[in-house]
Amino acid sequence: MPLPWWTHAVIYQIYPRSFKDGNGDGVGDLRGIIDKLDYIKSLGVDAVWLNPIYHSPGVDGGYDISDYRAIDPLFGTMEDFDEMLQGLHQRGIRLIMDIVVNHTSDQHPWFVESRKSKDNPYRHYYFWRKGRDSGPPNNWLSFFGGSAWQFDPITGEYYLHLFSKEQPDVNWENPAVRNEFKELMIFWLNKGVDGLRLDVITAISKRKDFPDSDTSDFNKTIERYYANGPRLSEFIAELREQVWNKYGCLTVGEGPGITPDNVMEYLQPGRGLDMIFHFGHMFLDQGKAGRFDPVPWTLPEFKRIFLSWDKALVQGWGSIFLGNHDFARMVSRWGNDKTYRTESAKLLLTLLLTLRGTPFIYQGDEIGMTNFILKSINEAVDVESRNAWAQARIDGKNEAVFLKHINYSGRDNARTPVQWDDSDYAGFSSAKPWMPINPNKAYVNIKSEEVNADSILNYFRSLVHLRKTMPVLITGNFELVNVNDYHLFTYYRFTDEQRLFVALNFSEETLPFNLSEGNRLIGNYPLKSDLSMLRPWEAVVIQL
Ligand code: ISL
Repeated sequence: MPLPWWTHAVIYQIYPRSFKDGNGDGVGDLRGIIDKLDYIKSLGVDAVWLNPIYHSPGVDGGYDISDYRAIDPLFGTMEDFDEMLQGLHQRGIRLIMDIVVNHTSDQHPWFVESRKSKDNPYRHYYFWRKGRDSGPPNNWLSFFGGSAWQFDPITGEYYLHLFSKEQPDVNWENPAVRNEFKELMIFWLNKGVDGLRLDVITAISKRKDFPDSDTSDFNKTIERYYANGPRLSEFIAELREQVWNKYGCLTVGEGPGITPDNVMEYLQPGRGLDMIFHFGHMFLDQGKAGRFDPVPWTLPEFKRIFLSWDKALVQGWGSIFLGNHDFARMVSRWGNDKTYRTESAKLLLTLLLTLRGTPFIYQGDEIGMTNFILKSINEAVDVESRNAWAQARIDGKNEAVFLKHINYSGRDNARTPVQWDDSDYAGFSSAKPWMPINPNKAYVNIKSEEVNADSILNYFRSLVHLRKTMPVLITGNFELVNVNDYHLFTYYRFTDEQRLFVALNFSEETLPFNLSEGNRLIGNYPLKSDLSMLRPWEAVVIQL
């Protein structure tokens, strides 16, 4: 049986607010994407994952949806959407829509009704509970800081919101809610979209009695209390049987809280999702208090995460990503965004494109865009950073330290506009953009990358081509070597017919290394005669 299309696909993630502004209002939009369809095609990617573009008050960058069937005017019209979809399809590129299934906006008509009275027909679309001891119903904390419960004076009860208070969690126990989501998925699938990325799907089944959580480690709390609820596999199977199977669409679930031990429960063939995004490496440098509690990470731990997920997914299919709109820029987090920006960006792309699983690349990573550095916490745009700082102030945290943490792991880091050229607004817009442009646009931009044969961009294109022409990169087994080495990430990809070796030097050191065997397929340094070492951040792929 031929492998499904997504197993040999490379997927490009577009955060539309920051991709390209087509109408000159300083915010990226669908016309901007339409303008850049040929660029997307030129990358060699097979599909686009588009972050939410639906009607939304925009409290959480569009992840607070007030109408799932309408395009937010900020992004354009339904005609623009249809034109974009057609333009992608004409170029042989598929489209994956982002569906927020765990919560809606508090402005969504369901919630507007729900909060009106205890006997409103929409009351049980959400989770309403009485308070406990003159406080919230339990001790759950929101991802975005503070209690996960909000008191609503209209009926004197609290509602659950795992994210901001403007994002009430919907109640999947209610069959009417499940039907609403099935219908809205069908609406988009009937329009011809090819896949769905399901936002925080791991949290849609709640524990009935809402037990207090152990709050000592936030990422464990996600795993044990918010995600992996008792009916999660059942809800997924229902969607699979009643909707997804009929369309043959790709489904990729966002999976905070999923572990290598339980992942296959949610990826059962015919009953589950096709893929999930796991957060193993994404939580690696987070301490017990989560995102704004950074801790050092080491390469052996990083490698072990990829190893354990590869093993866990041998019977399923994985996805690989090194950054997205929720995390720091790949090269700033895992590479060296100063002296070795070009080398380390290329090395990370080599990793992304040569592991087993479908690679997802976030816009701007193909040119090595780096974290945007805020000079003051007041410049933070993202609700997560702003709320976290409000809480940190109450807790008496130091401003300079918090700013450092935000600049390391805040979500604003990776949300600045794509740098198309070195002009004032980086070719992103003709007006002042909604977020500042990274000053390094002067030398980090697509225009200059296009004309440089050795650029990160052209290296990325070569890697995509390599992946397309080497089946071993799709189906081959993964075997890690030197697991405990602190500088080297080295592995084989192999089938019965083919064997590749990938060597990645995750350090600023020159390391002795024998590269004399085999045929070098690609590398991020010019070919050299001395095959006895790996230079700083050097990456090579060798056919044995
Ligand atoms: O970043 C995380 C933890 O600090 C992740 O757990 C992330 O918040 C989580 O994966 C959910 O992300 C998704 O849903 C959010 C939205 O803000 C993110 O942009 C989205 O990717 C709520 O809809």
